[in-house]
Amino acid sequence: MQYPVETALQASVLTASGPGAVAVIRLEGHLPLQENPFRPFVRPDEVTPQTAQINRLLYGRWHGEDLVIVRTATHCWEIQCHGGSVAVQRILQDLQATGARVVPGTGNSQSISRAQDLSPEQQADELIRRALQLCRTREAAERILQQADGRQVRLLQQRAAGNTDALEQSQRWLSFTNSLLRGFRVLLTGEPNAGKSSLLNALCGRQRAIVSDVPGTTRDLLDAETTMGGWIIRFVDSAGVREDATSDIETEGIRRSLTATGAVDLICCIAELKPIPDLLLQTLATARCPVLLVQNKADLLTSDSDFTFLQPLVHPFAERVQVSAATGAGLEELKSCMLRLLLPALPPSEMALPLADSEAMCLTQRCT
Ligand SMILES: Nc1nc2c(ncn2[C@@H]2O[C@H](COP(=O)(O)OP(=O)(O)OP(=O)(O)O)[C@@H](O)[C@H]2O)c(=O)[nH]1
Ligand SMILES: [Mg+2]
Repeated sequence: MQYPVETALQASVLTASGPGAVAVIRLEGHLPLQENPFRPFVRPDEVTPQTAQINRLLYGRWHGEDLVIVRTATHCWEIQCHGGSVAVQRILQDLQATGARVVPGTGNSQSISRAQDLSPEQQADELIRRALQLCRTREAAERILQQADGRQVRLLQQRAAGNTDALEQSQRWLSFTNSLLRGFRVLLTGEPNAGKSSLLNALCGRQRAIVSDVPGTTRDLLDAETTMGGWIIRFVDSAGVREDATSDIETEGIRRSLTATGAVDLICCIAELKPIPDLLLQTLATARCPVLLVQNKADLLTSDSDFTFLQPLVHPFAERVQVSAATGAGLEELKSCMLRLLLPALPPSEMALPLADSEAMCLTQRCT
């Protein structure tokens, strides 16, 4: 096909939006010679996308990102880049800045076309499709699919008609939608050797963290993701907290553990069958999220055990569970207790969830 020189370059995304291994962006028209940020891994005067042989792979870099450009016809190229939305959006924005027009493709190019160009039905379809692609559990996908019964269309129509009440109602469920797509972060803290890493492994069902009987084995924050009751849970293991750290590395590890208490949705304080050290208690007392007391090593309890540690449950602990990471006893009760403390209020069954920011929510998650 011939393209008049004055025809602007058109860009369209061929792959689905959301997390993916590779994204493909198709370019048709006249590729500006110098203005795009693509730099081939060859001498610039040797070969460029404009002069490349048809179907020859051209490896290069677009800003900091490695990618491949293939010239598929005289005026057609395909960019194969990282499948995340950030890389795709950045390339599209760069192309737009050089005068390219972004047109709907079979992938997510509609997501950057202007909302006013789409009907409420198309906008609702697009929002639901994008949110659906971000779901990582079946339960989350089911909840998003329920949104396709016309409630999102009605919300968009109400917004267009200037009805802010409906929008405000929907926005109240932002944190619910956020949790549905992003999941929760749960910190495992406690004294060295209490069994934090053993619990992380038991809860995730794999040997993610090193376990040993040497106090101070875990030095840094280490996370592992799993699902519980259809919700994504990211457990964060941490260095054991004690006042008499034996090295600068351990001190730094403890500092990171204590700092992490401010960046999670729930804290599990793992304790052996004895009182919790003051340093940890003071930090937990200022936590902004629920704190759950998890008394581990229940398998070591005998009728002769000293039960004085079982003081009445006081602030900052919301609940207490006894478990054994070694035998698995109490783990189901621990999971239900965590979900009880984590789960937000559920929206009424007919509610239109705020989906417009779903992609932004997931991008935030990946950056944190
Ligand atoms: N009997 C028994 N031993 C356990 C249990 N949980 C952990 N342990 C043992 O306790 C020791 C310490 O376990 P870790 O999981 O490494 O403890 P930690 O809290 O991560 O320790 P640090 O990383 O040093 O802070 C290991 O020898 C484990 O095998 C349990 O439920 N019962
Ligand atoms: Mg550990």
